[in-house]
Amino acid sequence: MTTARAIDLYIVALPLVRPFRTSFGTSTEKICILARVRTDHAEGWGECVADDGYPGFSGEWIEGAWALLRDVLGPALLGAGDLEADAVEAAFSFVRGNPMAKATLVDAFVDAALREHGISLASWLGAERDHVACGVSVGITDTTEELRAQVDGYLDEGYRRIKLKIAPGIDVERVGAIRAAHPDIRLSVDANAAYTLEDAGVFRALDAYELLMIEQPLHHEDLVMHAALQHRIVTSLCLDESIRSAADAAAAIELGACRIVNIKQGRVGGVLEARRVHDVCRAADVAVWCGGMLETGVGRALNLALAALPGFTLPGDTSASRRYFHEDLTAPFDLAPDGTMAVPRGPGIGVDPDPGRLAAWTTAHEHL
Ligand code: NPG
Repeated sequence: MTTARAIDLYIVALPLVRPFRTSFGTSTEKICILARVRTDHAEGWGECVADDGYPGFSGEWIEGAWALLRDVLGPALLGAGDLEADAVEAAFSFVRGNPMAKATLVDAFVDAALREHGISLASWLGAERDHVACGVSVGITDTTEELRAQVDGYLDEGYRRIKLKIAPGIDVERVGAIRAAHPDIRLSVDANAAYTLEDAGVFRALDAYELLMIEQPLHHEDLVMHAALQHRIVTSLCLDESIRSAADAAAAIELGACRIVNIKQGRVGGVLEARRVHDVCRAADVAVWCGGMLETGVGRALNLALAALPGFTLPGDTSASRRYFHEDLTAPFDLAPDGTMAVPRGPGIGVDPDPGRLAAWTTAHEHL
């Protein structure tokens, strides 16, 4: 049993090495909430993946998550008394939705509880690998030449799968150019919900490029439309934004809305629900992979532990720190030449933010 005694909430801002453009916006900085949960014998860290500025990827955003963490979820955890690590979600069950905000404290509490017992998150979750295969997600560029240069660079570094962001009008031609340059690589695309079923022709055209998957082409709430699209094309659909829980994954699979699921623990309420999504998909023989949301080393460590579970059979968006930051908040995560990354083995998530960098990059702090 573990008891949360104090919580610190931080907002940090880290410059990105290059702007990251998707169909819903462009980020030049990584701005996120970090939580530190102190228990009697340890402290644990969690990272919130909610957007800064406005809710673009999901219905959550930093300012909303901050208020919820400070005024509702934080006090609920501090008032919950003794909890087992795998029962911490119960402290938040009276709050509907808001999985990104909840994940911040679920993950921080689990980290602290595991550190108290000297157990690594990966082994506690049931990981079977000590290295995971890594892919990279390439943002929309101004020109095809720029895109090619970035893709070539990432392939040289060893990444095992390239994912291209697409948006209406910046799709078939771009993908065709990259496929022509690299006929044999594992290539996928991610639309971040920017299309409608009327664009089915775009996806039929993409069938020609033997993509590993087409990720989240349609509206995040529309599983039925995704099922309709999946029937019309050969390439496997993968869902990301649509999957906020294990129940969503079960519904998507039942409807035939996808054949692959992107699991982002920060999007589904933390590592406990992420493991349930993994279990649902594995039971249905649906491949999963670990998504990313430009996390700092804190969130990256969590993602790597999760990605070491046996159902994660495709390379994840678990790229090296240097793909995002000149300097990470934690010790950097590096890509091995074979395109894999080591899963942290230390207690809990196995990494800590550097205190000096945390202090320098913090723009807001709240102590509960
Ligand atoms: O490598 O962490 C990464 C980025 C992977 O493409 C990626 N993330 O839609 O999945 C996504 C996208 C994203 C990033 C979404 C940031 C929201 C915020």
